[in-house]
Amino acid sequence: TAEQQQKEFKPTFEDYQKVYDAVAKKLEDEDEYDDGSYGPVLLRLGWHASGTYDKETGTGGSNGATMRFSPERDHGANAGLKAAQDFLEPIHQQFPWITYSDLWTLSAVCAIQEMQGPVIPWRPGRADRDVSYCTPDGRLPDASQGANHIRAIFGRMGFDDREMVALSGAHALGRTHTDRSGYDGPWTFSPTILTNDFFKLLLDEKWAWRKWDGPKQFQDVKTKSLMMLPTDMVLVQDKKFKPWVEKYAKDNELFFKDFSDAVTKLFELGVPFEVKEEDRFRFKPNTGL
Ligand code: CCH
Repeated sequence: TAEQQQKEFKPTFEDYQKVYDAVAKKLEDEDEYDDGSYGPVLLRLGWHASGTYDKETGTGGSNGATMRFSPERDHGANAGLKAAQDFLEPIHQQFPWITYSDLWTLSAVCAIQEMQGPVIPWRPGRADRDVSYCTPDGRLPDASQGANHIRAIFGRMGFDDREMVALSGAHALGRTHTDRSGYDGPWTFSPTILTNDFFKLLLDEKWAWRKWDGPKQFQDVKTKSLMMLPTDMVLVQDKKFKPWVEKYAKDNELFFKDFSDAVTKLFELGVPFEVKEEDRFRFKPNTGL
């Protein structure tokens, strides 16, 4: 059984690279989804699995993959993430020795790297946990809120302002869906390539409230084809967040470095690793496989 294999098989770096390669290949093969890639939704799965962490109680985080179960999979914030879980099911069948918790974060790392983002050092060690470990609803951010909410949510995970802004750069990728969050549209013109465009657009474009009967969101005045969430706009409205937006808009290398560090931290929250920090894996990107 998968459980026996997870206990008995001692995978090496090469085994995990094989899983990475299989995810990369499937990303490349199934390019009809959304803007041409499952990459963004895979990243969102890894983030929502991890972003439930509470540093006070040590509960939540990527260790457990409890989003497989109700009630957590039905939390409003997780709408649409079944697409990512279903995408990964055949990969899990191919490599039954890997835990879902490790697979979800490894796949998010793969998604970032294959979408031309920075290398995200990663280590294995997450164990799947049962339904009793599901986190309560309300631990993930609510896009309609302001700066206090962002600081409360990410502060609970242990992040500072700089890390919060760096992580938000993920919104260069993917889009919002009316049948998931209720919001509509992508943030950038190249939603399957990771760049610092999210920050550049926040600063350079003129944004106005979109006139529609959906949830309150911003629209770029020039093309009316891009969007920002209220929480995205907070990053240029708040005087402590804004300097980081300016730095990342000017310096993609700095953004990549800080993004990589913050994502590594995010995916490791609450995980009791045996592998040491200095022994983290760096997967070889596959782009062009
Ligand atoms: Fe996000 N995000 N996110 N986000 N997110 C949405 C989509 C993506 C917030 C709200 C939303 C992060 C932080 C925040 C991604 C990565 C990250 C959507 C649309 C909402 C709403 C969902 C839909 O309709 O499909 C809020 C609020 C915050 C913080 O305040 C962080 C951190 C990350 C990763 C590091 C990615 C990627 C997507 C695109 C998903 C897709 O399906 O295309």
